[in-house]
Amino acid sequence: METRGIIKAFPKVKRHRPHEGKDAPPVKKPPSQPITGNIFQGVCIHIVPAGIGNARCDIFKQQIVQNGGQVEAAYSPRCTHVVVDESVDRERASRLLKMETFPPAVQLVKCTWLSSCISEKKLLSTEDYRLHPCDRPQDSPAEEPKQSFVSRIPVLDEMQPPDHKSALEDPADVLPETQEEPLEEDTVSQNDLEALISGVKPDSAASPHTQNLSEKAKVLGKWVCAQSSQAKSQNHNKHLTDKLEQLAKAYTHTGDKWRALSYSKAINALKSHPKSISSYEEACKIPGIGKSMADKIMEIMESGHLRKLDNLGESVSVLETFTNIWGVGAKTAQLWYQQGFRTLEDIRTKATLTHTLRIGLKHYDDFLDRMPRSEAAAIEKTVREAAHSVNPELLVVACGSYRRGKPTCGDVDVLITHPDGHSHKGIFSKVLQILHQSGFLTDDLVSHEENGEQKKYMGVCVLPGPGQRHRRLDVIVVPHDEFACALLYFTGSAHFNRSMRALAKTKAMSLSEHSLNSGVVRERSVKVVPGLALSTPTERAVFEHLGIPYREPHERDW
Ligand code: 8GT
Ligand code: MN
Ligand code: MN
Repeated sequence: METRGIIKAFPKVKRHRPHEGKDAPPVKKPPSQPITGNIFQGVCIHIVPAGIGNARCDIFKQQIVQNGGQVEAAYSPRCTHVVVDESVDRERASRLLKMETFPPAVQLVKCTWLSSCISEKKLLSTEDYRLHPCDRPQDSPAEEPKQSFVSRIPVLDEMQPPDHKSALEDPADVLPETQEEPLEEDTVSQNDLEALISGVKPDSAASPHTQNLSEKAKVLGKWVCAQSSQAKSQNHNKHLTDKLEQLAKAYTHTGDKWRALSYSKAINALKSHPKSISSYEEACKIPGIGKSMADKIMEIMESGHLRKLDNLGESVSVLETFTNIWGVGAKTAQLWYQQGFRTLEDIRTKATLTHTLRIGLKHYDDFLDRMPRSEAAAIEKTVREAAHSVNPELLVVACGSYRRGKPTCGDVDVLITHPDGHSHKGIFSKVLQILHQSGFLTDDLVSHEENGEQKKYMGVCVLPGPGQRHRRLDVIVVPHDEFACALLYFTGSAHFNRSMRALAKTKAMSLSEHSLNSGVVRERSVKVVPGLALSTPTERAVFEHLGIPYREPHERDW
C-alpha cells in the first residue's frame, strides 16, 4: 500500500469561505446540564411566551431562578428586562404586552440574549439584542417594515461584531434538544450548515424511505456525501424552493452568509423531501427547517408569495449586479455601494479596477450566460487536442458541473495528469502557450497558481467561428498520485465536497484535493498532526476509506 508524507499547505483562490480567517461565531444553546450561579442577580425578567413555546419558556425561567434572577409571570414595574421571541418586533411586543410604550428603564430584548447569557455564564450587554422601534421581525414577514432589508446592506460583514449571528439565529437552533451537527473539514461555523444534511432525517417518521435503514446507515443519513443528489431531482416542493432560492440569493449578494447558508440547507431539505409539504407541523419536523423557515413556507403555501421578496430594495439588485462581475465578492460590492456606485457604468468609469476585474467587466454578459453541455465538450476537446500535441499519453478530463452531467455549465474545469507519475511536469505552460497562440485563450485571470504540486490556470476562451461567446476556463495539472483526490475535488459540487471533508474529519482523517490522510490530530479544529496519505488510486477508494457508498458524479450534484 502506497503512503506518502506530510501534505503541504496550499493557497486557495476565490474559494467561498465564510468568515475566512476569523473565529466562527459560537453556536448558542442552553447547556444541557443546569448551571447554578448568580449571573442574573438583581435582574427581574418577564418572558413573553408567544413564539418561544411553553417548554422552552420553562427552561429559561428555571435557569434564571437557578442563577439568582427573578421571574415575573406578567409584566410589572419591577421588571428590568422583557424577553421576546426572535420573531417578535417592537410593534407586536406592544400588542402582546398591551402597552403603548415601554419605560426607558426596561430592556426589551430578544431571547437569544437570554440563551447567550446562559451559555456564556455571564450577564451580557443587551445592546446587540435589543428591539428598536424600527426593528425587523425575524420570523414575521407580514409585519416587516419596508426599509429593513436595505438598512442592513451598508454594514460590511467584517465590521459586524463576532457574535452578530446571535441576533440572526433561527430560534430552533437554541432549543435544548438541538443536536450537535457534524463539523466541517477546516472551519466550524457556517460551513457546518452546508456540510450537513440534505434533509433526510434518519429517524423521521416523515421519511418512510429511511425507516428501514440500519444503524450505520442512519448515521450516514446525516451526510450529503453519503446520499445521492438524485433524491432531490424530483422536487415536490418547487413552488416553495423557487421563492426561498430568490431570498437565499439576495442574502448571498448582501454578504449575509449565515442566512444564505441556512436557506441553502432548508432548500436542500425541501428538495429531497419525499412529498409536497402540506402543513406547518410537517415543515417543522424536517431537519434544517426551524420555526422561522416554517413560517415562510406557510406564507408561500397560503399566499403563493413571500412578501419579504417585495421589500428587498434597490441595494440588493445593485449588489447582485456587482457580484455578478467575475472576481467580485460581497465585500467589494458593498464597498462600491457605499462609495455611491450604482451601475456597471459607475464601476467602469469611477471604481479602481484590477486587471482581473477589467476582464470580468469586459465579459460580463458572456460569463453570466451558462453554456450548453455541447459547447463545454467542444472546449474540453480543444484543450485535449492541445495537450495531446504535447504528449499523447496525457489524461484530460472535464470535471465540475460537466462531469456531474448538468445540462448547462458556468465554466469548463479541465483536469490534466499523466499516468506515469512524472510526465505531467513541464506540460502546463506548453499547453497554455499552444492555446494562447491559436487564439483560443483570449484573457488570463490567474495565469499560474501553484498549489503544492498542482498547477492551476483560470482564464477566458472562445471557440473558433462567428457568434461564439467568451467562456470561463479552468485548467488544472496534477501529479498522478493526486489524481483521484483532485478529480473528486474538481468534480464537486462544492457542497458535496464540504460534506465529504466534514465526514473525514469525524474519522480523524483529512480530505483535500491532494490526498486523503488518516491519523490526523486536531486540537480545537486546528490540525496539529497532518497524518499520512492513504492509497487512493481511484475516487472509489476515497469513498471506501470513508465508509460510504460510491456515488457517481451525477449523484454528487448537491
Ligand atoms: P459551474 O457550472 O457553475 O461551473 O459549477 P461547478 O463546475 O460545480 O463550479 P466551479 O466553480 O467550476 O467549481 C468546480 C469545483 O472546483 C468545485 O466543486 C470546487 O470544489 C472546486 N473549486 C476550485 N476553485 C473554486 C472556487 O474558486 N470556487 C468554487 N466554488 N469552487 C472551486 O477549484
Ligand atoms: Mn465549473
Ligand atoms: Mn471552475
